Amino acid sequence: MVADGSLFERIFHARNLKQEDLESSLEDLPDERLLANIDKVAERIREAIYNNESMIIFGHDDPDGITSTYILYEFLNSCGYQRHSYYIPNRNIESHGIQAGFIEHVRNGGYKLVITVDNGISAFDGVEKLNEMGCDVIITDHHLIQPDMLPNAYAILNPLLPASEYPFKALAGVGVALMLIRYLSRVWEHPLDPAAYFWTAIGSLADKVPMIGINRILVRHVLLNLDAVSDQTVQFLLRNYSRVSSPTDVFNFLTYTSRLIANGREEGGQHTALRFILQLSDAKARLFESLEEQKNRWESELNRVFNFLETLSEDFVGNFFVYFDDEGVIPYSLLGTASTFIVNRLGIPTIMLKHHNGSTVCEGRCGEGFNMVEAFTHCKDHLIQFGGHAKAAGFSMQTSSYDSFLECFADYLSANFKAPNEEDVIHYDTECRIEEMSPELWQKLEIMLPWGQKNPEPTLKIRGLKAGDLTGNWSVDNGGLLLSRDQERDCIATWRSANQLRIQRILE
Ligand SMILES: [Mn+2]
Repeated sequence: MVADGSLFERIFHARNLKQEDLESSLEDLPDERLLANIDKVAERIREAIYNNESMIIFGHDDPDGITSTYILYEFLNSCGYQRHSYYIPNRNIESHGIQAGFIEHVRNGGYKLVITVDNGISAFDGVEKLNEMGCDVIITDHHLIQPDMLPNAYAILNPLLPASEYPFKALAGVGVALMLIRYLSRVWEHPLDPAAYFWTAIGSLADKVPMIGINRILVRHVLLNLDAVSDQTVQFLLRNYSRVSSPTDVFNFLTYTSRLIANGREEGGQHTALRFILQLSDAKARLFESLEEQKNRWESELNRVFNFLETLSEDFVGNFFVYFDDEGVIPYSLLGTASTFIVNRLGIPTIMLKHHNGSTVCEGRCGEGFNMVEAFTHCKDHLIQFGGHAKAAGFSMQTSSYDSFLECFADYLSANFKAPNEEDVIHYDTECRIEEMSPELWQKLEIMLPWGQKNPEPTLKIRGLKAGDLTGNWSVDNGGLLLSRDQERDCIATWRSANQLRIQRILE
């Protein structure tokens, strides 16, 4: 295909996509038996059910962990099993993985089998302690394996195991849990509720796994088959949501649901989102309200911070961005998110600092062409501790070290970072004119859904755009107002739905 074809062709060409590549379905999923140890896992669960042993699913307090827990719990329910329960740890109370609170819970409950979902691959001590209590542990996880180190579990299910021949390695935790229950469903000849795919899609989107390969097949299946899902929670959510007809609507509904269940941390292994999903009675509506309220509070906090940052960075000139939040505008938990916001907006290395627990903490973010960890290493004499990845790192320091640190950081930066020129920072699929962007074309592009990592929404360089072009049907966020009424400008914009644009940048 040539670059001067239709806009549809140009986008496909830019992404190296062919229509046939996008048409795979559940039938194309690999055999779950390729996941090493799946037979051993299935046999141990069968034995537990046969002997009526009590077992507990150990989850994780994000949407991936909640949905993993739910689909396994619900599948066992559907088999008529009644001696299983779940435990969702709260990260604000205990650190990641199997900790003392859960071990105590297992002891008190007399559980004989623990199945972890979306975690456990680095629970070395936790697994030993459970073993000592005579409790078997099955780990199902998708997190990276530390070289030559595996917990001493009864069996481990993880596509990243060296012994695993499963061809796709980037499943979410809930994707691994789904493959397990698909396998159980097959060998036990017990039907699998179509809702399992719905919840797998939610957990996968929330965990931001790449939306290609198996992940794409799973989420796309739900986009096209939402009607087949009769789950009472999905029905409840649909009644409380606006119209869902096009694949884009379904995708937005999935995104909404994943944000809703990102809230609800509780104590003692409970979680509001999981209680909401499991609840059949009138209490469901009350749990929903509580989740909605927490979601709204979180989102308005985020908006407040983003609006502040937008003002702060307006007309900014310089090759790096520093902000010390001594007025307490940005909560500690949003410091990293705030840095990322500035990097996306200005394309330059950014550090955000504030006082926290008696010292000064910092979150640094950057794009290509700079390494935050190396920068912090260079300035380590001024810091208490630091760590992270090349593009996302943090540190703590004595507040009195601020000036000396900043001088050191600025020196390092000017020697090691050249501000990229605008054209290099901006990635877009292809150039076009606004008249080419029709609702009919959007409908054709919906074959690219679901959007996500490695498959983002189309980003276009729109030539000669003026505010007057966007009146009428377009709804525009970010920067639409900065366009002049009748002076034509080129801009970079993300196309988000038939009539929705997000302007990323207006070019000089
Ligand atoms: Mn996960």
